[in-house]
This record gives sequence, structure tokens and C-alpha cells, in this order.
Amino acid sequence: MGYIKERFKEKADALGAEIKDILSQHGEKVIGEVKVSQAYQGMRGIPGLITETSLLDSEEGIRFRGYSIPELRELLPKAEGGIEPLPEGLFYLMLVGELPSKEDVDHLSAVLARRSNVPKHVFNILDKMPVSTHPMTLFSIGVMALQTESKFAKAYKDGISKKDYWEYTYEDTITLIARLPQLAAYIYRMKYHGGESIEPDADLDWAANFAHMLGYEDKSFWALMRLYMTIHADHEGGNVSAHATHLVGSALSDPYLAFTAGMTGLAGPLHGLANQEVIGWIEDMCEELNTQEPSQEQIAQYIKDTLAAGKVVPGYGHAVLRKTDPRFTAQMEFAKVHCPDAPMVKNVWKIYEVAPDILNATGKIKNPWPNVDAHSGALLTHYGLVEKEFYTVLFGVSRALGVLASLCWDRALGLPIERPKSLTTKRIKEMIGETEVAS
Ligand code: HAX
Repeated sequence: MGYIKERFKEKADALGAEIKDILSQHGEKVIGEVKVSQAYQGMRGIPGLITETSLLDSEEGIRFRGYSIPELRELLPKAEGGIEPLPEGLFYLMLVGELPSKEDVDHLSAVLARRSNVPKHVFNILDKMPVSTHPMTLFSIGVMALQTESKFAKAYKDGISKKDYWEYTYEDTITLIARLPQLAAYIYRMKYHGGESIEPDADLDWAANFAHMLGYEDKSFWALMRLYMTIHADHEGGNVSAHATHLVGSALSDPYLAFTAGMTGLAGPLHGLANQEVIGWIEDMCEELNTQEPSQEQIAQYIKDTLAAGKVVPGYGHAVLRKTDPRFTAQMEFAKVHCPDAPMVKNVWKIYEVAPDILNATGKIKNPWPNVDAHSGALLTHYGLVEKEFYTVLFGVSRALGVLASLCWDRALGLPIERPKSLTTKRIKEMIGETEVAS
């Protein structure tokens, strides 16, 4: 057994024992109450899920195992001469619960590089798809095609004991994370570069190798990819991609099937696809105003027009956050160092100056501040990655780190199939004491 796997198992056994105690001594303690509005409005705020890898505070933003993004940028190991954290290190942190050493991260990078080869049949399937297919559809199809490799599915079919589920989940997790960059890069090169794919470089770390396979040798872009892959990895358990992965995984669907569910959720415009939407919205604004540098007044009017047309302003708002997303801030800090004069970056910053007040003035938008997706596309555009339909695939590759680390925990802790109670409106009326309507 690999030593990271052993460390994970030790931690999971220890926490498993603690949870057993918690349940036997406090299993009946009430930790929340559910209002009628919550049942109708997306279950906001109901504490009904356990996710060990990260926790979101509405004011402060995400903490991964207790560490904020600024802390992680400082504390996680970096590549030789690099300035941004290696995302492998964040994966280790989420999985094992402790900051890794540089040796741990190098070991993980090497394991991922060894397992990164995507089988040919996956590419053959992608090649058969119409070239107009959205990259997120291709990505989900690719992950489904990789499922033929699932060790969990095979072991389950062969008849394994419950206590061994975690091990096959872990193996699938490592292999899938190893292969996602090659899969994603293949889709990118197939769609936008005439199918000329680029061989991986096994000496590079996971994110730099991904950038290399996309066609980027610029070290500053590698730094961006390391940062991007780190900050998009996890956002506690209730967001659509994390929750969908967890939910489907709870049926003992293998990690490939569960992760595909997460990715089809990430492909929604209110979730991960918002990064594509943001750039589309800015491009449309610039085209309509016939300028690449709209004024604050013009932007303010465009935001008002967007709201008046019954549309959302992409990149703004959040179901939990009530402040500027620290993932937005991290990207802004990166841009201030690397590309403060990039036109799209400047537009994003100008929107940030005017949008919150306008959104606040509606009186109904609970969070008028920018989220992670408000900034990412502008940075990618600056480096020449202008194919906005591909942006959510980058998000998906990163998100694998968090949701699959969580899936390992689900299996190691033996979390059961998820099955919340649903109600009809008729039943709600009975519960609130209203008379029944004639059906
Ligand atoms: N523009 C216009 N209207 C908005 C809005 C925005 N950016 N954000 C919220 N609202 C509206 C909602 O649509 C809702 O309207 P109705 O009452 O008419 O239905 C009202 O304000 C209250 O919504 P809320 O409680 O503030 O927000 P929700 O928790 O319901 O929704 C969303 C959270 C992120 C989906 C929402 O803010 C939104 O649609 N934002 C724009 C899309 C976006 O940026 N998504 C990415 C979010 C981060 C993420 O998951 N990244 O992957």
C-alpha cells in the first residue's frame, strides 16, 4: 500500500471511531431546524451533510481543512522556482488532513504522472462526436468512457466486503485525477487545434503538465494553472458539483459515475458554466457599446439592462457567501502582478467597482459581490486561452481534487445511501395547519 494511502486510512479509522462515539452519545441532539421556505428554496442553510475536506464561512469564504486561500498560497509546497501552490498539495491536505511536505507532494506528482495515460478507446469515442459538441459534454462523455477502468466497479462485481470499499475508491480516485488533464487537453486540442495533441511531460507537476498539454510553455501561465487548480478544487459539500458527486456515490456508483454526475451539474450556468457566461456577457457588452473599454457609466447601464431583461449578471451572487469571494481576490492579486493592463482584466475590475451597489439596490439579491467565476476568464483570455466554452472544463479538472477526496472519505467512513425526505405541497399545508385544497 502506498504511504499516502496508509496515512489516509489511519486518519479515517481514527475519525470513524470518533464519529461512532459522537453518534452513540449525541445522535439525538438537534443541530438545526427546517423552515417551510427552506424546503421550497433549494434547502439553503439546512445542516444535513458531512464533508470533511473544506468548510465555507459566509463572511470569510472557504477554508480547506482550516486553512484560508491566502494561508494556502503561503504554506503549500511550490514547484522549483514557482510562486503558487501545487494543487497536489491541496489534494493531500484534503485527503489526509495535514499540510504535506515537499517530498509528499513530489511523490504524489510522480504517482499521478505514472497513472496518467488515457486508454485509446476514450479518444476514439470523443473523435466520433460532432465537433460542435460543448467541451463539458465531451468531458463528461470522456469520464464515462474512462469508467471501463474502474477498480471499484470490478471489485464490487467480484464481491468485496464493505470494509474494503474505501481502498478501491481511493485507487479509482488517484487514477481518475491522474488522467483528467490528458483527457481535458485532448478535448481542447481536438476542438480548437485541429486534433494535434501534445505528449505529456512526466517530469512536470500535475498542473504544469496540463498547461503543457494544452499548448502553453509560458511559466507565468503554469503559475496561473497551479493557482487556478488550487482555488477551484472544493467549496464544502452542498454546492451542486460536490453534492451531486456525493449523492450519486452514495448509491455505491463508482467514482467515475459519481464524478460525471458532478460534472454535468458543474456544466450549469448558475454553477461552473458561469465562468464562460461572464466572458460572453462582457463580450456582448463591448460589442453592443462598440468599445473594448466601456466606461463605468456604460457598464452600470448595461448591468441595469441585464436585470431589466430578467437575466442574471454572471459572476455575481452566491448561495452561501455574503462578501467578495476570496477566490476572486486571489485571482485579482495574481492579475495585479502579471497582467494589470490586460483589457479584459481591467473590464472585470471596472465591473467590480459598479456592480455591487446596483445589485444591492434591487433589494432581493442576497450577495451583491463577485464570485470565483467573475475573474477567471479574464486571466485565461490574457494568456490567449480565449475559447470560453472550455473554461468550465478547467474548473472540472480542479473540482475533481475536492469531490473525489470527499468520496474517499465517504467510503472510508461508511456513509450510507443519501435519502432525504421530500414532501408534497398538500402535506406542507397539513403541517402548517391550513385546510386542504380540493385536488
Ligand atoms: N444577477 C441577477 N439576479 C440575481 C443574481 C445575479 N447575479 N444573483 C441572485 N439573483 C436573484 C436570484 O435569481 C433570485 O431572484 P428571484 O427571487 O427572482 O428568483 C434573487 O436574486 C435571490 O437570489 P439569492 O438568494 O441572492 O441567490 P441564490 O442563492 O438563489 O442563487 C446564484 C445563487 C449563484 C445561483 C445567483 O447569485 C446567480 O444566479 N448568480 C449568477 C450566476 C453565477 O455567477 N453563478 C456562479 C456562482 C458560483 C459558483 O457556483 N461557481 O461555480
